[in-house]
Amino acid sequence: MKKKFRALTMNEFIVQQQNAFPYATGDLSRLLTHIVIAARIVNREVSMAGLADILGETGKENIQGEQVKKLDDFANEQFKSVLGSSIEVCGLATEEEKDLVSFESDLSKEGKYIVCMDPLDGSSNIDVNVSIGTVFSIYRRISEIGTSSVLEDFLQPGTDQVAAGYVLYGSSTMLVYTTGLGVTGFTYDPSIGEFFLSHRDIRTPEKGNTYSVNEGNYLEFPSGVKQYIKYCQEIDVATNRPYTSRYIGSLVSDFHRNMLKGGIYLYPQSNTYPEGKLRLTYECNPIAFLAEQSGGMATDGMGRRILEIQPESIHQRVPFVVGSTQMVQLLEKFMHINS
Ligand code: P6P
Repeated sequence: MKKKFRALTMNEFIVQQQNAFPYATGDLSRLLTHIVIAARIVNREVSMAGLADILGETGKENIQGEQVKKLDDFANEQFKSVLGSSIEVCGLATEEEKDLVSFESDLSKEGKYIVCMDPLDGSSNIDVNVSIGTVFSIYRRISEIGTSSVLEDFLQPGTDQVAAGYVLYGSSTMLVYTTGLGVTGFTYDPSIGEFFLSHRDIRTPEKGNTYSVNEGNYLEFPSGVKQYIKYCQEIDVATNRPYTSRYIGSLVSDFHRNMLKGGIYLYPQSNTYPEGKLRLTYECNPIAFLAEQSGGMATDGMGRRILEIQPESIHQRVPFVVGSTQMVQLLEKFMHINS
């Protein structure tokens, strides 16, 4: 009888990876499994949001001045609760909290890690049943173990991340993460509540034919971005153009498609967002880490590697260009010529 192949669960994979590090204590592995627990709870609510009284807005505004959706709040509370009771994490910075959340129990103060996260990104899509995501970034704390986490723990450059990933609540729910050993994807089987290994060592094609940008902001873009968008729209059979425009309005969804198939995502500076819209610590850095780990590239469109930008505040915004290396490099050329 042919042996039925069984995919590894995420926990089995994490333990396998941990065994590759003889000195690993298991704390990071346990932290990742705690993130999975919260993701499963959020996934349950997201998957039946239309049935529960969890659509719509809370009537609150977050630090960004954006309307907080009920699901935003729910996701934020779930991750705060699970991470706050996991002994690996001493503090959390999230899009939904103005200041950092320091976990003050004696056990939490012993935690070696801090987490920056966007608990539910793409909120404008929630009420219309379009994919949304959770984005997370994990660092070792700088402050002394046994004390409360402090701001400098959260203002480390992206190159210091020990792990980063996202949960994509899409046609199927996936968890994609890296610890610096490549990018791995897991697909959720709701019938048994497990994430199973589905995408080993994800690699981004050096070039794709998809560009993702909110062209409604075209008139406000820097001229280099306008020139690049026009380049994408020109007919050129030699270079497989025009490209396809795909913009979901959900960073995780647009990035995930471009990482697998090749493509570029841009959220440049504009009159509305002079520093760009996306936040460095809990959106751009984790996505940039995944991009580089899968062979892609992430910059601010003006030659700065995202992972090397020194954060100055938790909610700092930066212009963001991420995806296939050749496409990001060409965008940078357009920006340089037009600077
Ligand atoms: P706009 C969602 O609010 C988000 O942070 C990203 O997920 C998404 O790519 C972008 O903003 C959409 O912004 O201005 O195009 O609606």
